[in-house]
Amino acid sequence: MEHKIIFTGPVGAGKTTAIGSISDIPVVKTEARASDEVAQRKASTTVAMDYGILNLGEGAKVHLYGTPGQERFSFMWDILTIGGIGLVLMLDNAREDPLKDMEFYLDAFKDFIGKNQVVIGITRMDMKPRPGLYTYQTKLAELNLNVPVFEVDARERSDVKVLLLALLAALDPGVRR
Ligand SMILES: Nc1nc2c(ncn2[C@@H]2O[C@H](COP(=O)(O)OP(=O)(O)OP(=O)(O)O)[C@@H](O)[C@H]2O)c(=O)[nH]1
Ligand SMILES: [Mg+2]
Repeated sequence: MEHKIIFTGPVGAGKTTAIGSISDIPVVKTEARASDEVAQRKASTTVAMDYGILNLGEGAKVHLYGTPGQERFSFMWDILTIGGIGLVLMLDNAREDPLKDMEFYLDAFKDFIGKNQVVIGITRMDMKPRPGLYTYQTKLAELNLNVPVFEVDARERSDVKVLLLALLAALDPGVRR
């Protein structure tokens, strides 16, 4: 059994880091030196995709794909979702308006989300604890979306695992078929 899951979200949310934390193979990355506004935040950014594999045992595998965060590479977003069964939306709580980021990505991936499962992971809550998870849940309820939201540190394998297991658990009935 092989499945494909996509990690998306804004620049620096921790997509590449999360895939690195959970992958059983060295992650295939397409990092390039960051230019313009991204350079102030970090040295490199994903320009095409990340790729890793999580082995679930008994031959079951999850293929993990990370999108670039930068909007100018958004042509990759649709390409990377093809064949996917679930989406992990990572949001950086320390960005200017993470709730707006959430709405932006939910809209950008709305066709995929309409047919597949989503989970949300909020990073950098250690650096900026507000907004809290409740604020995200309230916004999601307003948007009529039933999406689990977790606090995660993308550097922590156990945190990323919780996120993926929540996604896989939600998918389970479909996955078994
Ligand atoms: N303090 C803190 N740092 C975190 C947390 N999660 C991730 N990071 C750091 O945030 C940075 C995330 O960088 P990337 O993984 O490159 O982010 P990305 O989402 O792949 O970004 P792009 O590819 O540019 O879109 C890394 O330096 C991580 O170590 C967290 O919960 N707390
Ligand atoms: Mg990246």
